[in-house]
Amino acid sequence: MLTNPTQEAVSPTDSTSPLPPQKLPSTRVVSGFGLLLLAALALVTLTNPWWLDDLWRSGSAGSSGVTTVQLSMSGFRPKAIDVKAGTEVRLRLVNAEEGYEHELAIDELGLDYMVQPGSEQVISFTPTTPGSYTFYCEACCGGKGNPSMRGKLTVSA
Ligand SMILES: [Cu+2]
Repeated sequence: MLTNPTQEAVSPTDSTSPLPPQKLPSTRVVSGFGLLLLAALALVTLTNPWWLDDLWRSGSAGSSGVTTVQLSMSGFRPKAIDVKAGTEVRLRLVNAEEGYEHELAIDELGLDYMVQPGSEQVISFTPTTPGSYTFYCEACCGGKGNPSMRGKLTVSA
């Protein structure tokens, strides 16, 4: 006799089973948040280059007396640099290319700087002996034997 009421009590809870359909909207909301997260991540990766650009600009600010040298697959720009012996030379090496590292090396002066893709660095040295020095890049195709990847540093007395 007592089992009947309990069974009746169970059946009402079964009748409230139309709840499952209500779960569908909530899962849709979750996936929506997932998309938002992806969009946010995409924004962060897109804005990262901006950060780097700002860092570069601030790094080169107030750089009087610094000669900018562009390094690319088409060679050095400028290809000729004139300096005076005994005076500190400051070069801002800029590799704006994606995927290729470049180098500036001068054997006679013991210089060898590697510039990673999409980066730059300021180097300084003081040549003491007048003369004509060849700077080159051996990091990319052609290397030292490629005339386009060579330039001339002229040190005058
Ligand atoms: Cu190179």
